[in-house]
Amino acid sequence: MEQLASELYEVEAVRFGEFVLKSGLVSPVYVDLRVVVSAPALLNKVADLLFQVAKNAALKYDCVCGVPYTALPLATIICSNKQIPMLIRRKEAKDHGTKRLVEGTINAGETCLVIEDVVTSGSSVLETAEVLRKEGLKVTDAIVLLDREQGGRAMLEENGIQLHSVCTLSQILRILEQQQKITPGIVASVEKFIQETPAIVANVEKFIQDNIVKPSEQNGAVSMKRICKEMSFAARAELPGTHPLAAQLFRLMEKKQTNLCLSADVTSSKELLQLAAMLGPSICILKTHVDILDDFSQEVARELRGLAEQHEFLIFEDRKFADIGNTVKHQYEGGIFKIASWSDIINAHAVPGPGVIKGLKAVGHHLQRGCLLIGEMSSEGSLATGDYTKAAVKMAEEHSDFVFGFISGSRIVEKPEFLHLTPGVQMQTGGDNLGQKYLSPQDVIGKRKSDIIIVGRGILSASSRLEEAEAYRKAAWNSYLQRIGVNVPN
Ligand code: S5P
Repeated sequence: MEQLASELYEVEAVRFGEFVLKSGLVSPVYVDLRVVVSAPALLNKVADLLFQVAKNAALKYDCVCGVPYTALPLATIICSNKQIPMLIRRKEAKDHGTKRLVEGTINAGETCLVIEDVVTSGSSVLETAEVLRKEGLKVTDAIVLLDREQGGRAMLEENGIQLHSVCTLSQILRILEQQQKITPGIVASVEKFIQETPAIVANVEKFIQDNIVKPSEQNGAVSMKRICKEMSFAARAELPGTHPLAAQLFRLMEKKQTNLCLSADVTSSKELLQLAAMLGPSICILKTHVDILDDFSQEVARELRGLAEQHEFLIFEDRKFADIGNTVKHQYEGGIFKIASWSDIINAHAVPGPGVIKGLKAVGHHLQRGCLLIGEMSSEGSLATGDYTKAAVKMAEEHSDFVFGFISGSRIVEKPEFLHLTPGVQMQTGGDNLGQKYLSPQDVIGKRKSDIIIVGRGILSASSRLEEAEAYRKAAWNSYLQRIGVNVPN
C-alpha cells in the first residue's frame, strides 16, 4: 500500500494544491487515474491489486465489466491474465447496426463484477450496473482502487451493490504524510474538504463529462430528463443553455452554500447597507424595493454594489415591470433610480405579453443582466395560475437569452437551466393580514422543488437578524442537499 500511494503520487494521479473545479469550488486535492495508462508497470500493479481485493473477498463472478473509460484497460488486463470473460459497456448506443449497449457474450442470469478506478458518489458504478442488469445480468459487487469516502459506498449498498476498495483517500493521505511527501496542513485541509463538500459537488467534473448530452440525440434527451431531478446547482451552472448570470448565481450558491435571498424591505438607505454588510455572507441574492427608500441616491446604489462584490451576492430590484416595451425600457434605464446600472436581476409580469421582455432586454442584455418572469404569486387570490403560468413559461422559453427563471410558488418547468425563486416563506407558516401566504423553507425547496427562498419579514422582524438569516440559510440549503440525494450532517 505504501508503495502504491507513493507511485500514484509520483505519476501525479493524486495531486495537491489549488484546483478550481468546474463548479467554481477550489479543491485542495485532485485525483485523476487516467494518467496511470502511461505507466505500464503501475497499470499492471493496479490491475493485480484490484483482482486480489475480489479474491480476498471470495467473490464469485462469471464475467467482468469496467466502468468506461479509465477502468476499461484495468478490466482488460485482469480478464486477459486470469482468463475471465469480459464485457464492454458502450457509453452511447451505436446509431447504426445493433444498437447494443453492452458488447461481448451476455449470458442472462450470470454474475458480472464491476470495476472502477475512483468512487465518489457511486453514480458511475451504479449507471454501469443498471445497464448490465437490464441485460439480465446480476450485479452484486464492485471493486474500486480508490474510495473517496464521499457517500459512494452507502449509496451503492442501498442499490444492492457491495463496494470493495483497494484503498481510501484518507489512507493515501496518511501514508503520504508519513513519507513526508505532504504536510500535516495539507492533510487537514483535504480532510476538511472531504467532510464538508457534498459528494455531488466534488464529483461534478465527472458528472459533467459523463452527462452533458447533445439535446438533439433522442436517448440523450431521455437521460437528461432523468438526471435533472438530482442535478446539483454546480452541475446546472455548466449546462450549455444556462444563462451566464444564472451560471454565476449557481456557482456562488454552491460556493457559499446558500440558496437564501434576503428581501431587504426597509425604508432607510443606512439600514439597507447595514443589512447588506451584515447578512451578505449568508445570502446569494439581496432583493430590493428601491422605491420604498426615503433617501435613495446613486451613491447608495454604488455602495450596495461594492458590498455585492465583497460578499459575492447578486442584487435583484423587485420592480415587477408590467407595461408596454417602450415604457419599461425607460423605467428600467432612466428616471431617478437608473435600475439597469446597478441591479443584476429584475423581474417582470407576463401580462403585457412578450413586448415587456423585449423592452427590458433592449437595455439589459448588453449589460449582462437577467430577468425573472412572474409565474405565480404568493398572495391570496392571485390570478397568476393555470394557463397564465403556462403562458409565462412559454414566454420565458422563447426569450431564454434574457429570462433565466421565475418567481413562483414551486417548480413550474423541468428545465434545469431555469431557476425558481419563491417568496412567501417563513418558518412559522400562515400569513399576514394583507393577503400574504407563508410556506416553510423545507416545503418550498424539498416538496415544491423550488431553488431559492425569498425571505423578508421572517428575518427582518427577528431580534437577531444574523442568527435568523443563518437559520433560514441552513434550512433551505439542507433541504436542497436532501433533494439531490446528499446525506445531510446533523
Ligand atoms: O408573489 C410574490 C412575489 C414577490 S417578489 N410575493 C411576494 O411576497 N413577493 C415579494 O417578496 C414582496 O414584494 C416582498 O418584497 C417579499 C416578501 O416579503 P415577506 O416579508 O412577506 O417575506
